Amino acid sequence: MTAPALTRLTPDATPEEAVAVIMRDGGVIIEGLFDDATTAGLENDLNPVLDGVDTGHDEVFAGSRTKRAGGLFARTEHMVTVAMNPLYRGVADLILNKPIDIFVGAESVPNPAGKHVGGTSAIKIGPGQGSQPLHRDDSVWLWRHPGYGREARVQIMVAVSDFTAENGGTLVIPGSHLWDDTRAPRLDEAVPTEMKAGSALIWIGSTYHGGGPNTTTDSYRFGLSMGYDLAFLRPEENSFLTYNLDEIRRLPKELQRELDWSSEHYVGWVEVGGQMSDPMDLLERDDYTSIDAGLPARV
Ligand SMILES: O=C(O)CCC(=O)C(=O)O
Ligand SMILES: [Fe+2]
Repeated sequence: MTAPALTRLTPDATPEEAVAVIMRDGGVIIEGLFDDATTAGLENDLNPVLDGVDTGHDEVFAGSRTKRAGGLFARTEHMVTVAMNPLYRGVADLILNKPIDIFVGAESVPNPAGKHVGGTSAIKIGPGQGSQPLHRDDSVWLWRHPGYGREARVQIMVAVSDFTAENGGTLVIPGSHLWDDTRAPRLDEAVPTEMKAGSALIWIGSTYHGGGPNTTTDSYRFGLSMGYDLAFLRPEENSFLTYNLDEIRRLPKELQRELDWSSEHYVGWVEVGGQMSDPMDLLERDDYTSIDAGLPARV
């Protein structure tokens, strides 16, 4: 059986157009979403980081010929360019940020589901690496399918190098987001993501995918990935242990909130002076200089 290829759109597509393709196929390739300065910047900033880390210690999932690094908002300014990309954010908002009506007393109140950053990864797949097992990223929350009427994650994979079938271009099973939880994914149902550097794959948490095998002898597949997730789910990457206050304060306000310095409908509050306060209030205070020092107002 030949699996259908992923649809390709250009960066002038609207978020609505991209969402229509994603909800039909499970993912979409946006060609030329980022310019050369961004991919060159990502390469220059992240190659030295990846040079300094070990390959994965786990043969099966992390890959013993694959290198990964997280904490990317502190490691390259171009991470902000990716996270703030209007098409990616627009798609994530349309898919994730659907309000949920909740009774508070007699009144049903719409609660915005909100989105936050689930994690950041630079991933270099080296020669000889076999394919990663096909998986759904929403399995980290033991998500069920059909998925509670909503998706948990909208993920992006930016091609920092070209992605090919030979160098480990991400394998995707188109349509697999519609499968229930009894059907196993098979490699012969997956298609490799082939795209030029600067292009990006956007897919959802319920779509089966995995890093592809790198059958070359000398070329690396370099991808940069991040997820926007439903704001009330625990993020994969722990931002409080990853970024210090200076690093967080340098980011746009939206990203500060989306790295969990925020409280939406009571998730994430911090007690200050007897009030369930928004962490953003602390971030904006000059006298709040260190997480280690605790709250200035603590009594
Ligand atoms: O490297 C890739 O292409 C995909 C990686 C992935 O899906 C993961 O680590 O969850
Ligand atoms: Fe994955």
